[in-house]
Amino acid sequence: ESAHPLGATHPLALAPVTGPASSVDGFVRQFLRNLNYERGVPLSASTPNDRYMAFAMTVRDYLMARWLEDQKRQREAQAKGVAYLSAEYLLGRQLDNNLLATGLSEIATAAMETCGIDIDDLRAQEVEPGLGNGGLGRLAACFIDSLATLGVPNTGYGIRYEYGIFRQTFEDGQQVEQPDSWLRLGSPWEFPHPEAARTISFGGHTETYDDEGTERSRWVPAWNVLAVPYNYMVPGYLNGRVNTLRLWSAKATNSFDLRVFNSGDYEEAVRSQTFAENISKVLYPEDSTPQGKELRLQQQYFFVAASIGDFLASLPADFDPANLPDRIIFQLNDTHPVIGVPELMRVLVDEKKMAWEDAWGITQKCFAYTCHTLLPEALEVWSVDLLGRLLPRHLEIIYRINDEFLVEVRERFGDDEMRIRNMSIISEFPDRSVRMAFLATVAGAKVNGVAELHSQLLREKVLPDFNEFYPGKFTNVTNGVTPRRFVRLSNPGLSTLITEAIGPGWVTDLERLRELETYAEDTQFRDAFAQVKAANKRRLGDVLRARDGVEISDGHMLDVMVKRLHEYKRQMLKLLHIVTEYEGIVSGRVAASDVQPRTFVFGAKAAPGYVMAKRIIHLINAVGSVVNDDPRVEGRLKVLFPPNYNVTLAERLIPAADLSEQISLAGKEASGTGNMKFALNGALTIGTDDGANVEIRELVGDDNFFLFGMSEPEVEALWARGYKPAEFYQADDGLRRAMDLIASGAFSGGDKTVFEPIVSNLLYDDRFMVLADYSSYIAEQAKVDAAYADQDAWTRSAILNVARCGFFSSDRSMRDYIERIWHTPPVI
Ligand code: CR1
Repeated sequence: ESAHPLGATHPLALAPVTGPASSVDGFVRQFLRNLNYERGVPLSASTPNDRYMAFAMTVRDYLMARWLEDQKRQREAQAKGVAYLSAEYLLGRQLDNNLLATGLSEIATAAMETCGIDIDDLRAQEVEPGLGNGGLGRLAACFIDSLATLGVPNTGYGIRYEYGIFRQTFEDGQQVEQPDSWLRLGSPWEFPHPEAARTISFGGHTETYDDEGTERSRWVPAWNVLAVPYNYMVPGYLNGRVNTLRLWSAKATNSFDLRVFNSGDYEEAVRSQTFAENISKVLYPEDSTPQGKELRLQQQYFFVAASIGDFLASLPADFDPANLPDRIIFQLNDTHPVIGVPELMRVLVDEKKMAWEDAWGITQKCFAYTCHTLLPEALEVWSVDLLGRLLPRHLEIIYRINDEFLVEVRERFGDDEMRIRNMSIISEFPDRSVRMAFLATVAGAKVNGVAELHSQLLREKVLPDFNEFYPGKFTNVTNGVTPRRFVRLSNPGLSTLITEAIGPGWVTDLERLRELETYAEDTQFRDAFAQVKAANKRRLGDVLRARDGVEISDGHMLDVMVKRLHEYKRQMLKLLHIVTEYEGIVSGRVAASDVQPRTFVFGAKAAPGYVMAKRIIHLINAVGSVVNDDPRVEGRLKVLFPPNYNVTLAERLIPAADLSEQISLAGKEASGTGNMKFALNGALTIGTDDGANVEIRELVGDDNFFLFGMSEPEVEALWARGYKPAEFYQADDGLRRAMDLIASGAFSGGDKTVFEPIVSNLLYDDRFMVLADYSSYIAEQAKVDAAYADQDAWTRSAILNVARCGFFSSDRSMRDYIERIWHTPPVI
């Protein structure tokens, strides 16, 4: 087999590195050129940021040459491409990824050595662009990586937020949000294309007019903003392909009124500028629950209208819009971009003067919709009032789509008013509003959920009428993660071990990890695998020491729960386990020396307005400081909660983990993707039968997975019977002791009020059934302890997790979308 991971004869195999950066000397020259002429400093007077910027630009120059070539090739091929519309891209750092994808690592490292620069110091300079909240945003980033690697033409469209997800700090254990000014020192990876800016309109009214005998509608907007694109290059892995991520930044159309400015009224003069630029100012720090904010709708329309306009402008002047479905599929990443549906209709009908029916036929082929949630409150709804004010023409179009849709529903099901009301895109209660998920479902060629269970619940519980009405429209594409970032880059030790065993092909063909199964039986391999895990823990220890001044103790199991803080994800359940262990020791019922040493690591941000989530963060920190300082524990339990969990930290944390906590209430987590990253890095999962956990367990086998808790049908049944959490509290001694300890003020300096709302919420409401699953969770955790005692058997299971999780590559997810939804073959 050839050394090239794609095989030397693969049509996408990377040609030899050429251009200025293709040799160590060339790289050094280009680096110094960038330092001198782009940064304006000599090496001797440069700051670390100067050197990082010049270095990154040198990598970018190389990518740029590829990008120009590839964009030309893609244009000439006139192949169908994917426009991925997503309000979020949680990219993580770019430098290492781009070095890996270009194969420049060795040259670049040697070049920096020549200059007396430690490349690790440069790495440390990079600020990650946190343009997303959690799973949905990171999934988008994985998908564009996979599309480039597969050679499929794709533009990721989104918003260039000036402030990404907030930086989290803790004060007295409570979350404080700091602005994330990630662009303060500039980003070397982006380049603006102001000449491709688009004008985006808002407000105003609609009118009809006579167009040579045909009555037509048009929109007379009241105000405009400019959408300025910034391009980011998205390289495929060692294949010379470079796709584009195009993020829009809002600018005022007239920066300011010079006359007003000269008259001395500076505030008034910049008012319109501030107003316009607010649109791309901040990412909404929400996860899974929408906030009906006008600015958010402005953001959505802003980026979607700019993106659709941008794509249409890229077509030849004589392009017949009837052929659009042969050239593009707009993938709607959740409901945020759904306003694109009436926008394309508006462009086709009002601007291109197409007949409504023709335009609708095209639109229904050009969109597909992915749903990422099961929480009803997370399905976006816009009030008719707001929509009418901000986008009056779009509202008219939505009305007409709905009218015609309901006519079809009547034809099919008769005058079943209940059903009509349930299926109407316009809901009448509590306020008149537009149900964006319904609009997306009616318009989309396909609708998919993100794991088998999720897609099933979507069909059966969330959108059953639509599933009946549109046979074949609903499908599943189970999520995946990119093996480049989340194994190859983040876990170099494991990557080397795998490559030594089975060759390098797994990086682009993750199912090949299966070949590791036999190695699970090989003592030497198991030892080497265990050593990699130990080294990863030390590496994490170094990071946490430098970052937060905390230590990871030797010999501890690393038990990790990282994800957004949400009640349905049940960080509280994890915490009750910790409190139970602690209570056992301090009450003298359990000898500390009998406790399996564990370090519990949390990473989680709470939406700033989500009070209960913030209280839980406070409680985790409070429990942590008591447990960590109590000498009776003898250091055998430790709770760490490094603040500001992000992609950069995830890349260190996940490879070091022994145990992955995926403990959401069954039927609530659409998929999860963290669960996949942990399993692929050789952590064992303790989890419920929820989201993609189900598929992970099926693949790795019950012997290599710790399952607990109610299944989704059991959850439903308990709800139907009437769930009374207090009964569970009464029935379980351990649970009662843990809850009582929290209620006693033991973690709040004796103050019983601080965490009272958490305790009473669990006792009297407990929407996510923490108490109902407690005893099963504790019992399963005991099995975890027992299993961990046999290190060698644990390692064997860990290897089998790696070997059997190749399915969870985002390359596979992309192939599924390509074959079943998009029909966009690679351009070779
Ligand atoms: C879901 O909660 C899923 C990701 C990606 C999240 C999670 O289960 O893995 O999407 N949803 O599909 C989300 O972030 C804003 O909504």
